[in-house]
Amino acid sequence: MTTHRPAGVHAAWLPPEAFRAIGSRRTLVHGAGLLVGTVHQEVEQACARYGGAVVRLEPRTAGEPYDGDGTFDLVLALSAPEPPLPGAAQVPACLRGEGRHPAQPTGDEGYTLARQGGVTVVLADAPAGLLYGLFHVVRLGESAFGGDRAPELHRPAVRSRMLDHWDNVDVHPVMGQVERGYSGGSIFWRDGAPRGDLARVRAYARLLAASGVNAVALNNVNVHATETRLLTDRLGDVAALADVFRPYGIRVHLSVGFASPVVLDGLPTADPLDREVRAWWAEAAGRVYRAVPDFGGFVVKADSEGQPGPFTYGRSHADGANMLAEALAPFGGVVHWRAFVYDHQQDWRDRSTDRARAAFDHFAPLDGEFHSNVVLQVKHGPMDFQVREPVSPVIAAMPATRLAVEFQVTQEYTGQQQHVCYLGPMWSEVLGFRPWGADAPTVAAVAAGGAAYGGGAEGGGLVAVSNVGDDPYWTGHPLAQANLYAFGRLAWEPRADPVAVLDEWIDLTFVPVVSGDPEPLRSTLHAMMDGSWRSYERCTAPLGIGFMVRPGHHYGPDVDGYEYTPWGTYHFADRDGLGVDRTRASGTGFAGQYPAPWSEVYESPERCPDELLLFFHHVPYGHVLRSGSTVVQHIYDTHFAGAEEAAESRRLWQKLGAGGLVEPALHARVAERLDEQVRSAEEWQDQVNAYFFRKSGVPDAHGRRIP
Ligand code: GCV
Repeated sequence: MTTHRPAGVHAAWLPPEAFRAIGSRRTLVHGAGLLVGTVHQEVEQACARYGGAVVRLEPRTAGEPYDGDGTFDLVLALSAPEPPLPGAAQVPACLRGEGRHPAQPTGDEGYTLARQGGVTVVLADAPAGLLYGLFHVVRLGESAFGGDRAPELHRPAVRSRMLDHWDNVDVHPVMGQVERGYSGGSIFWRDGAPRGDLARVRAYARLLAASGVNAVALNNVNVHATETRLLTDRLGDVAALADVFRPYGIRVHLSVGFASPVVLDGLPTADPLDREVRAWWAEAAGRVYRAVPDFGGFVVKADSEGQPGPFTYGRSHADGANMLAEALAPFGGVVHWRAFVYDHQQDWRDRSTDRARAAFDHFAPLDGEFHSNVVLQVKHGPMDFQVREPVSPVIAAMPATRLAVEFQVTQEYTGQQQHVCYLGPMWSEVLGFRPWGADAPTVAAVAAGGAAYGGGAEGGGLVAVSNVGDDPYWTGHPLAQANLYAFGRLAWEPRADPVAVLDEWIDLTFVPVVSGDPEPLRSTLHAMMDGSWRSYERCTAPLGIGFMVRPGHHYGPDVDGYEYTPWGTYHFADRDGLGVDRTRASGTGFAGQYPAPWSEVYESPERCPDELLLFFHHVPYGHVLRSGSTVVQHIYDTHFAGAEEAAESRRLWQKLGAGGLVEPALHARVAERLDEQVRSAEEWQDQVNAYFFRKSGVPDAHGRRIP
């Protein structure tokens, strides 16, 4: 029997106590195969702890009736079992097995949930649906077993819900074991070798499945020499990890270097149109699928930040992606080709080059040229995971291409898991954004594709960079676990209310282990977390301008840190004003990459939403925002407010106290991070306010101290 978690590791959102309601009841698990085995094992473990019972039935053929007539509180069964299950009289009539239950199929991963006559039933067409249905029952707790529940069909909005690990196999001299990782080392690798802690990986797979994630890329998109060998002599490492993810319905993918044929086998070229190169990739794909038959595919960062790519050979990104797609196609694999391509060596003096334009300029002309097993993976904003960016115009520009939208769960620019910053509300806003205006499809619909996208290309799904490491709390800051949970849940149901998702996480993580009334804990966590993304925005770069962080590691304020560098991330502040003119009329023309109505809204400083004003316009400090405040006064007000909100969070957590509601070690970990958050928020406040006071000479209207 597996354990729920390795010793010394926090259970995150599935402590054994979360299964209390199921564990004390009688459950029937019906169905065959690996994932049904996982379902059975989960219930069995809960029953061993809480005294319930579980019966496992393999499907039989019609005419071979089941023995006995069990009485069950919970039935988890593959749809339309024939012959009927024992105790079938308990199964609600609408779901009973004479033929199919209500017309709609559940698909590969969906399930129907109902309760009638004292029995709770989960029916699914396929085993993965049973697993997701089980976790739904876990979320419901005791309420899954009270009253009646009309049949509800639950299916994921997008098929592919993937986490990318930026884990290095070797320790990188600058980036460490995990690039942009804030939770210790990798859970897969240590110092060039597999960690071999497969119990930890299994516990991770279980957490991911319970949130809805079904794919994982194991290594960094910046592929160094050792990671390249994951395709050859290190393939066994990949197969071992795939074996652990598989029972939780999660497929593994690998990031591959475009120059692999050159690096690994000394081919003279990696030209995607070269016959030998194509044969090399076909052979490599075959080898991977022999080791991992359900392998998901390749992730590629090409011609980006120094990674090799097709431009070297005068080929297009469609040529590059399609070559890999052809190698994977015989096995049903997919290429996730990243659209994060821009000039990272631009001249800061050149005001006409605009990094925000780059992905659209490179990729929009290629719409329709990618094979159907290529997914173009687009960062949600045009720059790079800032606390506030407009939605990337690429998302609306490629109706004939499978698009995936990429988020960053790891908090590179949002406090590095030192700060509380619940990102659910940001992702929810992006997913619900309608690039073509009211009544037109949302970003989530583009990621879902097909019918949801008005008959557009099949969707590429949602992807996010993981925030997990070998830290005992998984994510460094224990409250950063909520971001991982929320990504999975919002990928499954993008319309879910992010505050309700946070509540679910609290319910699954803390409430099962609280002795006494959990309400003070719940309300404290909501007060600290619900608005923490906007609070973090107030603390840092104002009105959508972005960056202003310390170059390299990206933590803490440095207003001019990137201003005179080649990275294309400028604010252009001078004595009169700040912001980037991205209009068609007088700027870089980026606003014109959007369809109407946003091309017009963003073009106009009067209509542009305040929070994006400086992303699209260069304005004087005295420019009056839609809120009625001036730009410079807004900068002062938000920075004072952000620092005060950080201090208030700390007060709330201190008031909650250690012991009783949260275990002392966890309380101490959060308290220590809050001290740092308060310090850092004051640093942001003072540096940003001082900078703009000195540039503009405009005093704070309220006479507060600006150093
Ligand atoms: C993995 C940003 C990060 C890099 C990251 C890159 C990417 O530039 O700072 O660490 O590289 O994004 O998304 O490829």
